[in-house]
Amino acid sequence: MSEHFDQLLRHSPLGILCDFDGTLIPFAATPEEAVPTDPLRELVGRVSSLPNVTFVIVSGRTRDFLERNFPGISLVAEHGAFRRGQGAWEPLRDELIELAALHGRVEELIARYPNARLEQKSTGLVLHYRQLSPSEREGFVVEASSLLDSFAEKIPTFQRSESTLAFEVRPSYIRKSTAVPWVRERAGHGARLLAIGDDLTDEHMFGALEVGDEAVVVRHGDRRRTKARFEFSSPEQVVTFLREIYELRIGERARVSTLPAPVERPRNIRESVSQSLLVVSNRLPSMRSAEEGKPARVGGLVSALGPALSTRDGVWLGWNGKTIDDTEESVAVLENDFSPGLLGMDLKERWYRDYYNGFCNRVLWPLFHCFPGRVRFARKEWDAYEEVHRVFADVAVKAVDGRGTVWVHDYHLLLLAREMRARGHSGPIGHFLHIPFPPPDLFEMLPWHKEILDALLSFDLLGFHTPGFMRNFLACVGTLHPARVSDDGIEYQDRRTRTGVFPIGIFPGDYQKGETKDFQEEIDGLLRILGPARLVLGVDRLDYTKGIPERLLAFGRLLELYPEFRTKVSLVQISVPSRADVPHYAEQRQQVEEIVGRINGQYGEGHWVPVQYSYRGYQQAHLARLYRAAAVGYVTPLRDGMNLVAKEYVAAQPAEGPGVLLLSRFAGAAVELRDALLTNPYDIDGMAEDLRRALTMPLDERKDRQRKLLARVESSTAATWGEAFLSALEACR
Ligand code: ADQ
Repeated sequence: MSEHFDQLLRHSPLGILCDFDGTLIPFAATPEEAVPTDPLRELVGRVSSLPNVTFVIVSGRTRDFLERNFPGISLVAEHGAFRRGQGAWEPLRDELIELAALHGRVEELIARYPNARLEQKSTGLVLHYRQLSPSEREGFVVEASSLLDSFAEKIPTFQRSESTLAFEVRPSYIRKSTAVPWVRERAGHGARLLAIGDDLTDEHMFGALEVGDEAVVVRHGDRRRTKARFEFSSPEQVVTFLREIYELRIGERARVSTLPAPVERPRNIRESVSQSLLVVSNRLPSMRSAEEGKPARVGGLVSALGPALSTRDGVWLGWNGKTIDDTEESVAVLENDFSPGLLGMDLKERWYRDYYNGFCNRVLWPLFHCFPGRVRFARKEWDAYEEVHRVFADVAVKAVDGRGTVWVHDYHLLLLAREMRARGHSGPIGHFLHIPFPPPDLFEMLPWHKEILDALLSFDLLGFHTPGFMRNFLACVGTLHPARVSDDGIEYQDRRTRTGVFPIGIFPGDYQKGETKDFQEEIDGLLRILGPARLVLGVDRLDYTKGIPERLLAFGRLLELYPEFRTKVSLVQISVPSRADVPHYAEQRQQVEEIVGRINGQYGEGHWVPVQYSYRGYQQAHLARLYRAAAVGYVTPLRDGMNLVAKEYVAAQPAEGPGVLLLSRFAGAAVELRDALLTNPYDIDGMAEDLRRALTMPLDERKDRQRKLLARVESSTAATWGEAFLSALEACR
């Protein structure tokens, strides 16, 4: 454990998010009495000034209070509603919040409990009842809860929360979790974060952390569930810890000695959970944007499956993104605060290494995408793959009724039906593969191909994005397995497995909304840099299957062969970081950056930069704005299961002046989006020609293609996909 913390605390860049009340100082009778001492202010100042450390106080307190007590420190006030780096405060949302009606009624309540206190914040109200006697407290809690709940029911963007001996109402999209991506971005590329807090509002912050980050809870005698893995028992320990971090980072200390003790993980998979629908994916969907108040549109999968899960009181099982020591036991924890119910599992470090980074991402991912040269086999990784399936299956059979429906996702969980059948599950189990299925000559390279085919035939339904991937699968069974393939499915050992094509879609409306001011500024800045140059846009996870180097090279070739395009077009390539700890991905990043540098060095002129490259994620609304602004959606994977960016680009185009989708023939999306301009990303010269054709396509042709493409994107959506698969699966019953 000390090794673990030592590495984290020495990591650069390091981001530290620290709550104030109850974490940096003990609770006082009233908030006014709880002020930082001079030595604490001084320590915070010193930690904040450390190089490569971004220290941020993330508090429920008002801007005014924090600014007065911590001048010059990065701050997040009112649970995330306002944040301030070095400059002025920025609001999370640019809107005025009307609380007047509630305020009047709360004042009436407080008048009857003179020792209770009302704190008015710019985005909400806090009712403190710390100073009430125990008998008064009871009455107050009942009255205040019912008043606040009825208000929150009427105005759903508001919600009630409880911190220590206080109630609070504020808009539900304001949560401390919103501070986490903000701090990560401020801390800089590759940052790891440490979050320290003590109350329920801090749990949102903990829940938004990622692999490699860490959370520490300060316990005040309570034993409630927490997402933190480590704990302190008092604010004094936090202060000593900060002092030691400071000394460690300036080299005055070799180790920190106040290491927090690990919290015992809650074990609350309800033995009685017996939902009728279980969704299993390797990774649980991130609920971050749901916390920010948007409906749960957090990735197509949640939106597509959300309605089915809610109506059936279903549950979603997956990895929660955290890793634990190999010596600890992985338990499933039901995250009750969310709908659908999320059952989160930790991965042991060893599983993360051998199962996730190993067998999944260094064997199945490259092999299924037809990159055999990048595949590396190791028996212990296959063993870990099987072991994780056993652990998931143990939890899965408890989470769903024995005859309930189970929908399993993707290449991480190919063996799950086999394991669930072995544990007695008799209901329908379906699998949807989000990536391509390879042809037999590639699949056969897998030393465990027979075991995987066997296990796949324990599913009732296998879904693919395209007819080609399904044909590959059937050809593998036909050539490598004794099962009988017929028109009606595959028969093997008294079981029948059906196969089907279910092309995934998006929610087109999400990319067609009017623009809100919040989202414009950042993108406007980017577009301003481009000046009058037309925009060619690439958006992907940074992955070698996406063909980013080839795309850049073809753009360079265009500038070389057709100098008339110089200063007239710019390529914006946005790559969201992905699997950075797998070596091929780190290499890919370097290669991309080198090519960008070369093209810019060779062709750039005074005010024109040929390629703008950004290595980060953007919000959906930002992407939509960029898609709309782009003359060419440059979507050229070397191979892809579907590729949703292609569909998002189409959905966002303005009807009157649409851009052109230049799409790789090797994306699953090319099967449906035949009216895109199709290109071969392996042929750099050819792709440069296709790019020229896209940039010079007459308006009539663009409109004609766009009309047909949009009709397709709007008729085959995320919702139709989810419904089609589930009804086919339930028909297998
Ligand atoms: P992915 O390989 O992740 O998915 P894709 O379908 O393109 O690929 O989805 C990427 C999603 O991430 C899109 O919704 C896109 O908007 C978003 N995204 C990409 N770059 C981003 C950035 N810089 N900032 C923010 N968001 C970004 C796998 C398969 C695909 C298959 C999907 C769904 O590999 O082939 O289409 O699953 O089945």
